[in-house]
Amino acid sequence: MNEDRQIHPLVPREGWHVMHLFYHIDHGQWALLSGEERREAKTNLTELVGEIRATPDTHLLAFSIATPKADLGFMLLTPDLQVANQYEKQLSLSLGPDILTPVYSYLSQTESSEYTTTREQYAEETLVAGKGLSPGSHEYESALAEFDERMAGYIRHRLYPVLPDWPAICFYPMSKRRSGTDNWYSLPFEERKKLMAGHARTGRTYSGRILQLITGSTGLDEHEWGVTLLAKDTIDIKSIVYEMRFDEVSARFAEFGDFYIGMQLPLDLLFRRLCL
Ligand code: 76R
Repeated sequence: MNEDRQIHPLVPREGWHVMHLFYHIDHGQWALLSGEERREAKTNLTELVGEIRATPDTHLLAFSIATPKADLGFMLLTPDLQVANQYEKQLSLSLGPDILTPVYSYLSQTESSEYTTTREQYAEETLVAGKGLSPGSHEYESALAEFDERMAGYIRHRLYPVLPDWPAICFYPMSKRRSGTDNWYSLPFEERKKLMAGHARTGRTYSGRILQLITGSTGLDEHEWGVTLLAKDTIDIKSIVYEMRFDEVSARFAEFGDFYIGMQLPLDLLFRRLCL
């Protein structure tokens, strides 16, 4: 028998794996622990979070969930699914058996977009047709260099994001409709691209107020994308989602799963918030 016990890493060719994990706390079980056992449990979770956050290319957001839909949430980003799986199992057990009960979870991957504006497109449509610049001119070249730099940063953010500690986090899964004349997947690429450009225009008006991370989940989970929005004011979450509903991409094609709202907190405050 092959006794090769090496675990084969599952690192995508590009991007990282992403897990959204939501738990209920069983306060009945927690009440059975002694003060010493509770301290140990919290130390255990704190050490695990520290270990995860010290892992290269790995990020862990921890938050308290608003409303009894869930109590505690984590968003884990890491390249290797084997590592994500190991951390996820450890997180579930970190406060001891039967304390954390998973209530919802979502698996996705960071991805670049097929609708991103290409260099050629930007040059032709924006610089030549839009601004009347001639190729080769100083202005044209410097605008193009600026575009290259902005896009490199943008693509890096989509594939290898570092998320800010903004207090409000919103997560929901979504899919594009596939019914009758509203089948996103039977539209030609050019039409989808045009529709997505409208979507992006709306999105960009929230720059600095909403940080959005769209992660792909076709073949990985129930819906097609996970939507993660970070904000400093919940009104920006409410208004971007409302405004997007009027945008054709969402109005005609979007289908949504459950919404979760959380608050990112340092661990000591998180424990206090969760009455642990
Ligand atoms: O400029 C670019 O090239 C990128 C533009 C862009 C893409 C490709 C973009 C911009 N999004 C893209 C893709 Mn988005 N987004 C959502 C939601 O609630 C709803 O109705 C929809 C949920 C929000 C709130 C949002 C916000 N986006 C996608 C995709 C993948 C589509 C596909 O591949 O078919 C989905 C599912 C999706 C959904 N989007 C933006 C935003 C915001 C705020 C922006 C501007 C980001 C910025 O420029 O900083």
